[in-house]
Amino acid sequence: MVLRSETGEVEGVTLTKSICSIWDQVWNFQARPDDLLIATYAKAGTTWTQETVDMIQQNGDVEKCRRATIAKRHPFLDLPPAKAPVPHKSLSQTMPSPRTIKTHLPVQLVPPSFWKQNCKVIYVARNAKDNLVSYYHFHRMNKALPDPGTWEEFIEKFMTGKVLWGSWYDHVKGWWKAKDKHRILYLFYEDMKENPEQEIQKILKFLEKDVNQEVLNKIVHNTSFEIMKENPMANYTREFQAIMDHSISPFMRKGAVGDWKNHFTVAQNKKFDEDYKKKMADTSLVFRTEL
Ligand code: PPS
Repeated sequence: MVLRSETGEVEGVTLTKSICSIWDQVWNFQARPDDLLIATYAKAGTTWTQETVDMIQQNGDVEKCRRATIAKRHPFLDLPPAKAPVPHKSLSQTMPSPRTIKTHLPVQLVPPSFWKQNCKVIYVARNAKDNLVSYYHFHRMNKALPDPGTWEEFIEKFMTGKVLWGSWYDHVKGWWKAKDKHRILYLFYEDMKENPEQEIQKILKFLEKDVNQEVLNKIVHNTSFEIMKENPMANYTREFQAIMDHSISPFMRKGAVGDWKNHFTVAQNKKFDEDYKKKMADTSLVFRTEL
């Protein structure tokens, strides 16, 4: 029986208690100049981006990308240590460069050494409604996360930002602002879905890599939802078996834009939109909620 995480706060941002308890270690993490950080709000397309980046780094070699699970290929900076496949301290210190590291931290909580070392960051954002739906189902299936309550209750928690990794609104806005100061490639889940080749090209350019058309086609194919859903090295079925129950809701659930329409009632949607307008009034960021 797995106990659902208790939560704490770091600078007003909700994190698991276990991460709060080792916050000094996270904050003092020593980045290296050639580290690549993949940053997202949880459920915004992290794994998809990780697989894409790895395919690029391995020049489209599918076998090499299947050398280990995605969680082992790319250490997760802010995963509670007890649940990490390798202890937090060693997770990236022993890893040879260049490292690709995953985080869900809001920009203000990213360890300062990443900025000091001028590391590249790929940030992926997903529209709030689909992000929320995905997060809700993930809370249902991942018994290490706090209990989501009912759908109605979870919408409220999401709107007030009292969910793990804090407010979605502050997260996407904070990173959006930061991109003008740091080496950040800001991508959107919806664009990746609409035109994966074009978004992969953006990543290639950002990473200063070049691949031929044949390799590019291979990357597009192998990072599609349908292929990744069946890939045990990317779909989270190989580890975390004690905490993730894919029979409740698979990690690779729908991989779609607009699934929120199957969840929100008309009243919930109206309330959400009104609140959204207020929270997003101070940003130039625009999201698409359908394609
Ligand atoms: S996590 O736990 O935060 O790392 O989750 P994350 O990977 O960010 O998000 C999981 C959602 O991304 C979907 N996904 C994809 N969509 C489209 N194409 C591909 N290749 C892909 N891979 C993962 C996954 O299905 C989750 O979204 P939902 O809406 O729940 O299906």
